[in-house]
Amino acid sequence: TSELIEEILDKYPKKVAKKRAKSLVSNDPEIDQEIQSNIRTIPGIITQRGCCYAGCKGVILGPTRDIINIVHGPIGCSFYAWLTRRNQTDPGPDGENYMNYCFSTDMQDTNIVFGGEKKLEAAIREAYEIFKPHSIGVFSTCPIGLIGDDVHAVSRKMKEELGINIFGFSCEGYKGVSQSAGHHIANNGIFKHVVGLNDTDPGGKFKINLLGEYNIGGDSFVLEKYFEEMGITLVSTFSGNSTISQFENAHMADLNAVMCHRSINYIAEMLEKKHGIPWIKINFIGADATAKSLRKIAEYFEDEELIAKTEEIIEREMLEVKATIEDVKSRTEGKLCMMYVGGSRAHHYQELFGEIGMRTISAGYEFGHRDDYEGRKVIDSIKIDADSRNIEELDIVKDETFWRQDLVDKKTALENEGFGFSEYDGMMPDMEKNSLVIDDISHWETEKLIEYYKPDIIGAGIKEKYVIQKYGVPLKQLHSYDYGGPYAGFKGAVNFYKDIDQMVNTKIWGLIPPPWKNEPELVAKLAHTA
Ligand code: CFM
Ligand code: HCA
Repeated sequence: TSELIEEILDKYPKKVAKKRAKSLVSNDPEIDQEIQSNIRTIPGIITQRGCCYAGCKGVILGPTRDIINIVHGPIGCSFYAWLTRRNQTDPGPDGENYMNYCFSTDMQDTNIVFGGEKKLEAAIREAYEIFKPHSIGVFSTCPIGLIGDDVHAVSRKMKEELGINIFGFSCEGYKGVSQSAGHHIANNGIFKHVVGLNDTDPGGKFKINLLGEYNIGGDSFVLEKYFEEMGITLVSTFSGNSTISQFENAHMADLNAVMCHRSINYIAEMLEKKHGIPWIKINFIGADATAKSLRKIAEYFEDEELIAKTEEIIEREMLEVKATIEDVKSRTEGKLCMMYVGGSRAHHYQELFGEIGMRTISAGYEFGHRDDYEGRKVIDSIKIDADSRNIEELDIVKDETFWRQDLVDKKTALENEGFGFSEYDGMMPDMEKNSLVIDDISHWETEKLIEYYKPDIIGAGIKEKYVIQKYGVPLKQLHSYDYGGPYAGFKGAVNFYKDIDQMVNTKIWGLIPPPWKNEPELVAKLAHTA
């Protein structure tokens, strides 16, 4: 792997090579290794990252159905975030669902010159008159920050005028180095403006919030069924198949179960600081991971009946899982995969591939931080740079009225028995020795890796998909699942095994060599030799 890294870096100008070198690591799970991440992409490198606005509006607020999210910016920004992520929702009995609409102030040149605050006010008023929602979110895209429109002042004014909850996000695309900054801004905004508005007891014996599960391809629908069967009240999900009303009530839960650590750990931390609600890291991608996570939730509540019910579900669901693995594994065993995805899936999906005998030889995040690679133990040693300083850290104080001392005591007692809280060990300790870990991979690096490893499949996104397929390697979108899914839980794992079996065993890629392999698509001659 070290030779491969040398070869990759060799192509870059010296300065670039020096910088990139710190983001490519030949993995050794036995030792502590540092990887450079969450820094600006080097100009000129083709990154797969998205922007701060995508992380705030598209990722965190996007999957919530009963809020009108108005994008303050040119129409292209709104169009980009319009359901492309495949986050699904069940509109419920009230049918209040604005997710299939695309709300935008459609900023024009003249608005950029003379300011767009009046236009934003009008948009909020119009949206309210038509739909009468009880919440409206406003999201700034790049030009808004540049011209200085104050979305917060407009939101406050309109909140007063209309008497509903309206709040703004300064999530201009350039605000951070990737989507990750937008997650943080969104977490802060929801915590400040929404969480805690409703103190009604949601009822039930076991109450949890599911954090970092976005219902891509219907994943949450699968998980919700397990919770229902277990008798667990899902107070809120941040944010998939979710409502703003659930967020308002989130501080009434007994536990936060965190799926995607990268995007939502801030809310988990703030709920613990303010209300004493502990959090655990769980993962519902992979059948074994699902079983482990359901058990961990059940053990937390220390209830015999709940534990027994959980075992019953696991046993029942594992029948289909095992039968499918048995069928698929003879065709998938030993095949190689590589994954470059966001800030959590490049880790979570390795287990799922592993269950059908496939090896992950290289993986990386687009925008994960060092803790997502190396574990939360490194958080205190992460250097704060100009970019991370850009994002506000909220000052959270203990809420004396809604402080759960019982949960704080429960946490201490369970910790003494070896139950882990607030832990995430990251991706690198789970990867093979000498596998290649890469942060913010570039197209050049991807091409080089295909040549070297000849993987059977790559998991990544839409920007890589067709380039990689032209190399004769199938690409599974691990963001949108292409047109498939759900892939979470036991049912999801079964779907995934079957889809991957088909993808890695189809002969089609070998049958269609790309046209340029045999003859160049363009022939050119130097003018003076013609
Ligand atoms: Fe978390 Fe996500 Fe991901 Fe993410 Fe994303 Fe996504 Fe992703 Mo695309 S919240 S970090 S910002 S698991 S949208 S549902 S698939 S890059 S790996
Ligand atoms: C985003 C959303 C995205 C993009 C996926 C992709 C998603 O980052 O804005 O590049 O294919 O999951 O939809 O991550």
